[in-house]
Parts: sequence; C-alpha cells; structure tokens
Amino acid sequence: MTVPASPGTVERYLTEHLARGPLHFTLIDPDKSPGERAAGIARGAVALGSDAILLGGSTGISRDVMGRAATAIRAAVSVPVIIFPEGPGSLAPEANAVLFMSMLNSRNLNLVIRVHAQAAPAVRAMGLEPIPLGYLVIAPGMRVGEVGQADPVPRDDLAAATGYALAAQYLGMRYVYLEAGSGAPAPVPVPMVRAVREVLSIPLVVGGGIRSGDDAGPLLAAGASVLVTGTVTEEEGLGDGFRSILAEVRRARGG
Ligand code: 1GP
Repeated sequence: MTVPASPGTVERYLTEHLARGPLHFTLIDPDKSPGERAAGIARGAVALGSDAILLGGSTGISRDVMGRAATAIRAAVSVPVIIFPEGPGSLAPEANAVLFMSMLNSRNLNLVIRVHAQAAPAVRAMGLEPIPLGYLVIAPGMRVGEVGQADPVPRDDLAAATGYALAAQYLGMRYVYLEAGSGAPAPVPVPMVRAVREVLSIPLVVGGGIRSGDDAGPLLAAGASVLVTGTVTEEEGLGDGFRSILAEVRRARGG
C-alpha cells in the first residue's frame, strides 16, 4: 500500500502562489448558480485574477448539483476547484480538493470531528485532496454560526482568536480560516487579523462581509494570506466591488 503524497497537488499550487503574495478565492453557491452559470462566474473571476474557486453554501447541496458545477467550472478555467463543505452529502469527485475543516468553536462535536470520521473514507474513495483547515467563526457568524452551533469569538477578543488559531497550527492543520459569516455587515476586524497573523506561521484565510477594495486593503495589510468573497459576486456580479477587491490583492502582491 502506498501513502499518498502530502501535501497534494492543490496545496502545492496554493503554496507556490502564496510565495508571491496573497490570494483570492471566489466562493460560488451551486444551488444559486448551477452548472454553466457557475462556470460563467468562475471564468470572469479568474480573468480578473482570482486564484481558486470554492464551491459551497450553508444548506444541503446535493452531490449531483456539486458535481455538475465542478465539471462545468473545470472545463472553463484551470485554477483549482475546491469544495467548501457544509456536510458529507455535498462531496463530489468532480472537484479537485475539499477544505477538510474542523469548526473549532462549534458546540456540536459532529462539526469538530465526528462528521469528518464519517466523511474521510468517502474523501479517499473519491480521490479528493483534503486540505486540513481550522475554521473559526467570528461574531456575528451569520447563518454558518447558527447552523454550526458556534460560540462565535467576540470581535474584540483577540486572545481567544489567537489561541484557537495557534492551537489549530499545533494540531497540524495547515490553514486557519477566520469567518465572519457570509453576508456579514463587516469583515473580521483588522486588529484580530493582525494579532492572529503575528503568532501564526501557516496561511491565514479571511472571509465574510468583504465587499470592496476598502474592506480588502486593510485585511491584506494586516496579514491575511487569502481573501474569500461570495456575496459580492452573487449580488453585484463581477462589478466594481469585486474588481476593487482583486485590485487590492494585486497591489498587495506588488503588481
Ligand atoms: C463565507 O467567507 C465566505 O463563508 C464569504 O463571505 O459571502 O460575505 O463574501 P461573503
């Protein structure tokens, strides 16, 4: 029996790109934007400089819907297509990878580790590359905080955020994701990103409530490695908000 190479192809791609500066991931909900529509968003987002496509939503996406979207996107763009799972039912082998994420501050043990134990054999059988990630819900947390039964980290509790992030790193997770919640009225606070960045030596993903370059710039300056946006493209398409976020990512890369 051979042990699969670790990290895998997608993680190596991300690591190589991160060496040149911060990245941007475009989150697409295939229930709202199925198949070819998802591919159209992905094509436009990648043309503007987005580095990977995340596929997910906070309510049960079927394997079929996920698979169709992943297939259409992979035919349209060459960046990785990564499942951002809300449950094992949405895993599909047509994607390249899955964020294999533990919700660190959930009260529900299923979301911390039990579902992972159930899903891991399916991830292996599907040939999906698991990307080990600690997922931390920051207030307000929005729907994912409710569904995930999180105790959201208060926005001024930098010690709690740094503690969780460092614990994730010490447990061997290779990414930490600070999540304010999709559609949050404001992103994760800049001082929190700065505090976590100071202690962490693995990449720091920040998402939730980022709608403009004015939001993105300070988060990047504070040390975010990856910005994730979803709502801005769902509500405004690839318009000024999205373009100004990508412009800030380019600027932070020095280009
Ligand atoms: C949600 O962090 C992502 O999990 C993206 O959030 O939809 O607010 O961009 P938005």
